[in-house]
Amino acid sequence: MSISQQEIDALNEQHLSAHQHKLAYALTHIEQSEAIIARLEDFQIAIPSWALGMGGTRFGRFPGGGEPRSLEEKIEDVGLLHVLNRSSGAISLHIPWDIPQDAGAIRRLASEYGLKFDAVNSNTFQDQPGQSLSYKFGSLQHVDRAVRKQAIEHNIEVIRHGIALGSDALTVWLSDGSCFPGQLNFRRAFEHTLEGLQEIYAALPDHWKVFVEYKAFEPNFYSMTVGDWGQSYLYASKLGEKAYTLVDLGHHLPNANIEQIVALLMMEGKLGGFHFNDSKYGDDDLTVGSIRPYQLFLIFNELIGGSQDNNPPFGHKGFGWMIDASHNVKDPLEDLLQAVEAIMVTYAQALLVDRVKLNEAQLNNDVVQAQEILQTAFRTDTRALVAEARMRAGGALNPLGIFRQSEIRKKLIAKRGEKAIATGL
Ligand code: LRH
Ligand code: MN
Repeated sequence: MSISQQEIDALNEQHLSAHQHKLAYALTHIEQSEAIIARLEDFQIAIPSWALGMGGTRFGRFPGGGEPRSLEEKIEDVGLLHVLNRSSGAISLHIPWDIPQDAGAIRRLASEYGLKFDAVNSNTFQDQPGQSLSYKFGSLQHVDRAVRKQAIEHNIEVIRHGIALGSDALTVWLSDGSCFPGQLNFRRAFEHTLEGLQEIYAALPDHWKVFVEYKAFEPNFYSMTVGDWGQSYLYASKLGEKAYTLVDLGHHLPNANIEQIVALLMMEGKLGGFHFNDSKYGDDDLTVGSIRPYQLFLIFNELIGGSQDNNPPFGHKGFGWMIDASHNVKDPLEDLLQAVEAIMVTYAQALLVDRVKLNEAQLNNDVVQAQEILQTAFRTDTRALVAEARMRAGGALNPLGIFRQSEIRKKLIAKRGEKAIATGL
């Protein structure tokens, strides 16, 4: 299922005059418009292969029909998103949910859609059919050396798949932890996990990175062995220069100041990437910017503020920019289109922050002025700049509009069926 450039150009025609009107206003009122449009064109976000079908909870899962039934169809769907918004130029695979049977063929198919492979994700939070040892009591932390060895070997196998696909990063999220006081020796769990990560680290090719993703709770509800940014930073620092922390926005305790965490991890040069989503309570995996758009803005404000220091370049070759969401009630592709839009609009707003004036206000303890500077940027409508960047890159002025107007979900259901279920969460 794809959409031709001609179709996009024709449908853009319908929105062109309204767009040009809004753009003219933006160009006159937003000084660095052209520079921002250029940064937006250069910004690519990776789409998770495990979020192309409907998600669910332990209480239920409501399939939406037309879900991708294979890795090939997942690449097709991410390719469709990329044709529409020209900002979804990478896919992040999860192993074993998406094992490429023929990596060469998969790589060629992805490049036909202009897609790269971002970080590959290991999975030692589920027992696979035929797996000899269970991860019920953890993987790298496990008291049994044989279970730890099994988990290490799995991660090394995931690196092998990544190499074959041209990826250059491994994301390790461990569900390891405990549910009750007394269940776990925290120090032993840490030491075992570090040992395991060191064996995995040793298997990384020279130019690769490993992202250590932390999470405050779930599926363990008393302790997590990589439970917060401090623990992830500890592992990443002890592992070496190829190891970084990964910030999943939904993995914090209520009211955590994530923008401060981002600022400090950048200061240490240990911020590797993001799993963008939004949440009101726990790891809700809701659409980016749908619940706390100001927090997302403040995070991007720190990312831009900190990118002057010793950090990777901002654009798509530096950090791991990935979405990690789960769709319980929205169409997965519509949700992902909204998510990419929210990230691009927020990135553009953060680029508008007058950093010289903000620094002055901070040095003068002018708290009111500092807030005015931030909120002036946050209250600026940058959607016309984002749409212009998309159109200049050959994309749609209104991706969601075209997705609906072209009845893509209906066509996917006709091709794949109502009952098609995608692998993933
Ligand atoms: C854990 C997590 C992790 C993935 C999984 C699908 O909550 O965020 O990044 O492996 O979701
Ligand atoms: Mn995640």
